[in-house]
Amino acid sequence: GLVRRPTDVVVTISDDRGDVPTYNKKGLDAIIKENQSLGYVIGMLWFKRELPEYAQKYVEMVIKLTADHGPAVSGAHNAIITARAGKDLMSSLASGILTIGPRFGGAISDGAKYFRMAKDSGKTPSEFINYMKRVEKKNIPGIGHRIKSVQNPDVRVVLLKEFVIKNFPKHPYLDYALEVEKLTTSKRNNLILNVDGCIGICFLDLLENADFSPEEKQDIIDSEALNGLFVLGRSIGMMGHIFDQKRQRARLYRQPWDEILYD
Ligand code: Q5B
Repeated sequence: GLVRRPTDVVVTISDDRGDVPTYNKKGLDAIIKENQSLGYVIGMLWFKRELPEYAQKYVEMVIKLTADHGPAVSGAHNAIITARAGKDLMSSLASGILTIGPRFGGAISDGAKYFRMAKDSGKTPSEFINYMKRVEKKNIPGIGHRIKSVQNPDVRVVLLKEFVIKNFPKHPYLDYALEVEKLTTSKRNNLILNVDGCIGICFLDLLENADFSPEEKQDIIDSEALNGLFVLGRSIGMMGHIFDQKRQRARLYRQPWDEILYD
């Protein structure tokens, strides 16, 4: 008789076999007819659920806020240099994305990981700071910025905090992070809760409010879905920079000698 061949791949988020593709079992036609948001679609495909409205809005706000931060940051700079070296869109974008990591844009997941561990294990803010310094021996992910400081606040962080405080039923992780920030900024004025940290820590509050299980939260953090928000948002800006350079027919970039110390 017929022998069922074992499947190689198991997929749980979408299906394109019928007339209408589905995202987490919801027809694309209904998603479009109901005018569902981008935050809704991300909820269905990344987190396998219909996020509450405030959470959809938070996700969309993150995408907008991270879309660009000028040409000087690592990602845009790499994308610009690569485009000016005559490379195609995909290569230029990839070279920009490849700079996203623990120092730049990719501290969101680790920010969520360490602040979650600290708060859930009952560490005081001061114990957490000491733990990161003495045990983990690394900078606290989500704290510190090259140009933003107490005197020069990051408006993106201000906007995120305002939104979360106004719209999330509770925000214990944000409150905890703000206590940590009080201590770090008393040591150095640029050790603020930065945009990466604020996105990741507020996302912990989102997961808490939307009743995600501890295992689901862990998976979301470990799979870097939160860094994914920055990759998604910043790709918009990096592509903008690539098109900008192409439009200008910009020449090959060469670092001027006087900006290099030949030692
Ligand atoms: N110190 C961000 O460093 C930066 C400390 C710390 C304890 C910390 C640094 C850091 C964690 C990673 C993080 C996301 C590398 C940043 C982003 C997106 C962006 C970018 C943009 C955009 C900056 C000087 C002294 C040292 C350090 C101490 C520094 N950070 N201590 N915890 N977190 N943060 N990244 O200014 O005693 O002198 O040895 O690694 O969250 O990427 O716009 O640019 O949208 O594109 O270069 O906003 O903070 O300072 O590393 O020379 O440190 O401060 O131990 O102490 P800096 P460093 P000491 S948002």
